[in-house]
This record gives sequence, C-alpha cells and structure tokens, in this order.
Amino acid sequence: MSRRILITSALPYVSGAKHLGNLVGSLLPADVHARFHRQIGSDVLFVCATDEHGTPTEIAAARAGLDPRRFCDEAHARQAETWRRFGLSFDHFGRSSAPSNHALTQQLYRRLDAEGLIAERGVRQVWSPADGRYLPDRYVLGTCPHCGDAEARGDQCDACSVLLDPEELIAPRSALSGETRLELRESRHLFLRQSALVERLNGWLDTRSGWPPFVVSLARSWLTADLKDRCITRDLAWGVTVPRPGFEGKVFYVWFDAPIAYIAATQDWAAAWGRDWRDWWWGEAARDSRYVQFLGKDNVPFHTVSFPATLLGSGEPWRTVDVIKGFHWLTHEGDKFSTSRNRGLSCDAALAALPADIWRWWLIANAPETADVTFQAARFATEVNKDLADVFGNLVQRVTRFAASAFAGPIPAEGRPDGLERALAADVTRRVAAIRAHHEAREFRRAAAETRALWARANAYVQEAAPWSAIRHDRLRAAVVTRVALGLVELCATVAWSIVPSLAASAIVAVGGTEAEVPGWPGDVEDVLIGDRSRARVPRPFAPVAKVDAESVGAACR
Ligand code: B3M
Ligand code: ZN
Repeated sequence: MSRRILITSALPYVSGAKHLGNLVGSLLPADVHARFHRQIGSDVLFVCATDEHGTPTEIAAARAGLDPRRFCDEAHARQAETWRRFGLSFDHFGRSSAPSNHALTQQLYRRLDAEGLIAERGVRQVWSPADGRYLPDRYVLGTCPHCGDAEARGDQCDACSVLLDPEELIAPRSALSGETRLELRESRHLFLRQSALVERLNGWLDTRSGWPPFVVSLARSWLTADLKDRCITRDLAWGVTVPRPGFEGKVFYVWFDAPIAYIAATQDWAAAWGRDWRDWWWGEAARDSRYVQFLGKDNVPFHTVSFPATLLGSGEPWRTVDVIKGFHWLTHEGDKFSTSRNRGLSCDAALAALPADIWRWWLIANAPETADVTFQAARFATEVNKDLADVFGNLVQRVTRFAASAFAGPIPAEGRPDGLERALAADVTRRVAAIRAHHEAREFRRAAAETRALWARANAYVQEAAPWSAIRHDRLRAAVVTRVALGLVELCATVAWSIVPSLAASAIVAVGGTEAEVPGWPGDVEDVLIGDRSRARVPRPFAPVAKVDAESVGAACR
C-alpha cells in the first residue's frame, strides 16, 4: 500500500490582495511537495482553505458595502482562481466559515471545557461609541509613550518595536473613524489555559523530528513558564458562535477556529469522495499517515502552541502534525511583502506579467528556508533567463529540432550506446536520486539547485556527443545520441514537474514522452536513457521559453 500523507498550507486570509510572500512562504512549497509525493506514488491529500473570520474581514466587508458572508463568497472565489492559475493542485480548497468548521470548533471547545482547560475572565477593552464596536488593539492608534512616534498601534509601535497595550498610547484614536472619544469597558472572555499544558506540549515536541531548526527554537521559546493563557473569544458578530450562556453575541477568536479548518476541510473532502477523514486525523486509523504543515515563521506559535494545545487538551485521539516546514520571509528591497502596506508584488500582477512557472521556479529555487530572501527584479530576470530559457528551454529546443530535421519521423532503433552514454546513465541515476532525496527532505532550494545541475549535465552531454556532426558520417551513432538525448530531456522535465508543471508537461510531449496527469517519478533511469524505453520516440515542436525583461517586472512591483 502506498504511503498516506496529509499536506496543508497555512490558510490565507480571505481579504486583501495576496502577494508573492503568501505564495512562497507556504502555498507553493506545499504544492511542490504534494506534486512530488503524487509522482512517487504516495496517497496524497493536499488541503487548504481561506481563513475568513475576524475583525479585518468584518471591516473589509463593511468597506465594500457587503455583509461578511457575501464578501467572503466573492473573495474566496477570486482567491481560488488566483491559486488555480498558479498551478496549486489542492485536493480541496475549503473555507474556515464552512458549517463543518463551525461544528468542529464548538465541539473542540466543549471538550476543552470538560477537561478544565477553559477559564472565564473579565477583560478591559477599548469601546468606540462612534464606531459602535470594540476595537482590537491594532485598531487603536496613538502616540508611542516610548519614542513619541504618532502612528503607534495599540499592540506595537513599529517605529521602536516596543510591545504596547492600547491604554498606554498618548491621545488614542480609532483607526476606523479617527474618533478620539474612546472608552474602556469590561467584557467577559474565555481563555484556553495553555499555561497548564506547557509540559505536555514540550513532551510532544520532543517526539517530533525533521523540523527546520529555527522552527524548533521558535517553538521552544514559546513553551516556557512564561506561556500565557490565550483569549479565544472576541466581541464580534462574524465568526463561530460560542455555545455558552452569557456569550451570546460573541464569537471564537479567528486563530482558534482557523487551524481547526484543516480538519474540517478534510472532512468536507472526504464526504465528497466517500473517504473516511479519520484516516488522516483520528487515533489508530491515522497511525500510518504522515502530516506535514507548511507555514511562514509568523504562524509558528499558533501551530506549535495553540493548535496542538487544542488537540492534545481535548483528551481525544487527534492526530497532530509530524513535521512543520516553516519559512522565513520574502522581502522586497529589504521590506517584508505586505498586503496592508501595499508593498511588493501581488499574485495577480505577477500572473499578468509572466507565466506561473517562471515565478514558481524562481520562488522555489530561492525559497526563504534559512533566512529572509530579497526579491529584486533584475536578479530575478537574470536567473530565470539563464535557468529556464538558456539552459532548460534551449536544451529541449535543440534536441527536438535536431531530431525532427535529421530523422523526420521515429528515430531509428538501431545502434548501441557507448561509454559516453553509460557514464551519462550512471551519473544521471545518481543525480535523480539526489533530487528525490532533497524533495523527500523538503529541501526546496537544494532540490531546485540539483535539478538545474541535471539540466546543465544534459546540455553538456548533447554538446559533447554532437549528433549534428555524427549525422554527416555515422547515421547510427547520431540515432543513438538522439534517442538518448530525447530520453534525457524527458527525465529533466519529469523531475522538474513538481516545480514547473506546465513547462515540464510541454517538454515531455515534445520529446514523445507519455502524457500523464502526473508523470511518475523515473524508476529506472538507465532504461529511459539506454534501455528499451529509449526506443521509438517521435519528437514534436516545442515553443521556446520567452526571456523575461527586468524592467517590466520592476514596473509590476509597487
Ligand atoms: N491566516 C495568517 C496568514 O495568512 C493566517 C494563517 C492561518 S493558518 C491556520 O499568514
Ligand atoms: Zn515607539
């Protein structure tokens, strides 16, 4: 039986334009991993959803003049389309507002309450009479008491980085209306008693392996005696209602219900396909399944502390994550890509400028795995032009053109490979295994670097074997080289498919390879290059990979 694996990407907020930072920090590497696992025959379930609740959604909906439900319907559909155009191959792209998630969130809350892990406390909050609502901390603006910056937020001052409470701000005002008449009111809220779970969470973390070191250190830095209980309710209308007397008109905090949507999305997918969601999430049924989460570093605490606290604290046999693959940030000339500050390159602008695969290649080859990575239009253009147009595209072009012009039809099956081909086969076997190992270890930059090296090796073989000279005096030798080169291109494309699916698929077709929804990972490299599978290929035309112009990419950035 093939190995079952659940892959989730952090759930993008439904509101706001999505930028390349959202893509590179979770969605895209999750997609590459899912595609790779499908290639090696794993039983893959890749789920994601829009994260829909919370104040920012309510406010964005009000600004658009829509009720939150309608607003989310439209924004979800738009986002699903963007991700589809980027080639993200979700098995299910759900919504945290789905009925399944409401039910499951309430059920988990009840379990936590039964386990004594919910505490009710009074919280002082900023009430804005003019806005008619409580203001979350970051919707209160004012002057920083530490550095005097006039644009400090109630949670933090960006100018001096100090963490703040809204009450500390001098001359506070509402970020929504600018209103300065603000009151402090006490409201009852529920807290998840994370502090009671520190030991269990640390013990749980001890049993995990294969995480990037920075994710482990971030997790450990939270799991200390200082871990605070987390307030899991809000005074809002849009969200999962709280099934508790006295909590009418309140909802769960968006970060409480959002990760639960990983499970709810699985349930919805399973119900649609006649599968059992427990095979990924519950007790013995999920024992042979693996679970890998992809997320940006700012989401680490919620996935290493709050969500495991919810699952472990429930006392039920929930399956927790095996590996968290965290990412640093993609920055734009030194600043974090940001929707709220309109900085960087939006996904839609990126797709309008260039085909998805060009972005996919660069973002994976430069994934911010161990540190932040800066996006710079000129560097981007130079690198993708070299890798995709000059090396890969040129290889496919040269080989298919030569094959078509020299043989017009199937390549003769006669002639025997010589030492050059046997050395090539041994080398490519090694390289393909290395690429596979990097994908298995979720080392994306290494996987891309090794893929690029394979392409260069292929180019070097074609250059050295020079079928265009051989054809003049030794037609059989030219046939051998052409067959090997066509198989080589198929390998080069197949192992790159998870990163550049469309480009790879068209190259596979061009060399007369088998068209498949998922090109299987090459089992026997020698067979493709110099064995039976190298015979009877009919090459087809391949459109050259267009060069990217740095200026137009620069213009697409804001
Ligand atoms: N929506 C934050 C983000 O988009 C948040 C992730 C939720 S994962 C359960 O980065
Ligand atoms: Zn300050």
